[in-house]
Amino acid sequence: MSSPVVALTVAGTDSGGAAGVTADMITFAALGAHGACAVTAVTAQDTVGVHHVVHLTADDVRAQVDAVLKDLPVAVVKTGMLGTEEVAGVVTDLPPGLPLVVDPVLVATSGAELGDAAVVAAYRDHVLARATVVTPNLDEALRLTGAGPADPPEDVARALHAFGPAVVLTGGDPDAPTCRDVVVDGRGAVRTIEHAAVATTNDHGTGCTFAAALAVHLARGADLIDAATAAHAFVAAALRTSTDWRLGRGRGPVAHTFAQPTQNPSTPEA
Ligand code: PXL
Repeated sequence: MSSPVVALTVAGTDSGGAAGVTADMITFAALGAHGACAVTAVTAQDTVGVHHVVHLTADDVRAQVDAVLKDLPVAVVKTGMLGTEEVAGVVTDLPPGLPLVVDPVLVATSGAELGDAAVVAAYRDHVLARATVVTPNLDEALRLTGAGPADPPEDVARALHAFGPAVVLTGGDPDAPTCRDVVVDGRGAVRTIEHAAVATTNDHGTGCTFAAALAVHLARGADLIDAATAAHAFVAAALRTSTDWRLGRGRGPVAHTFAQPTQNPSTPEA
């Protein structure tokens, strides 16, 4: 059997097992990729909230990243919670040419802040320029661009593209039957993707899962629209699986348990 594609996540942990490094590693595995991880922060977290955060230093994170990159054939890096401007600098310093999917995590599903104004400034000043693709939700996109909720999402996505990367601006209105993403490719062409919404409160970890799945599909050579469409199919299947779960007192985890290799929508390695 040929070796799997290798994906590295640079992200925070979630002790409740829903988001962050857990979501990324499970998603990588479910899609047949080998996952490596560099932990940026440890969060004491459950389905209700974030109770405590320990930030690792830039040296701690760089040591993990260097160890992985020196030994494993990493095909794509995906970032989640960076937590501090110093750790954001480690991401910007990744070797040029290595594909980089940046999920600009600023707020947890529970509403807790995971990135302050200094982290927002670091994304704007240098991380976005290094990114291949950025995958914000609307709240994150508004904070990164300074746009307002009345601005058309296409304009907000274009404003993010002006920082350098391709963009998948994910749109999820819990009351609407469909979600609409705005995709700006590397050349600035704007497209939209519509997909059915899954009505559930068990959605903790969906943003991480989407970006991790996108990273694997891009690493396998899919173009941005195909990769985003496949990543949405993966997240939607997970959300449908966990719709009736009763895990925890708050926003429960998206189902990381559902995926079987046969459900992998991407082409297996030759
Ligand atoms: O979904 C964003 C996210 C990323 N990383 C960590 C998180 C969360 C959301 O809760 O806890 C560690």
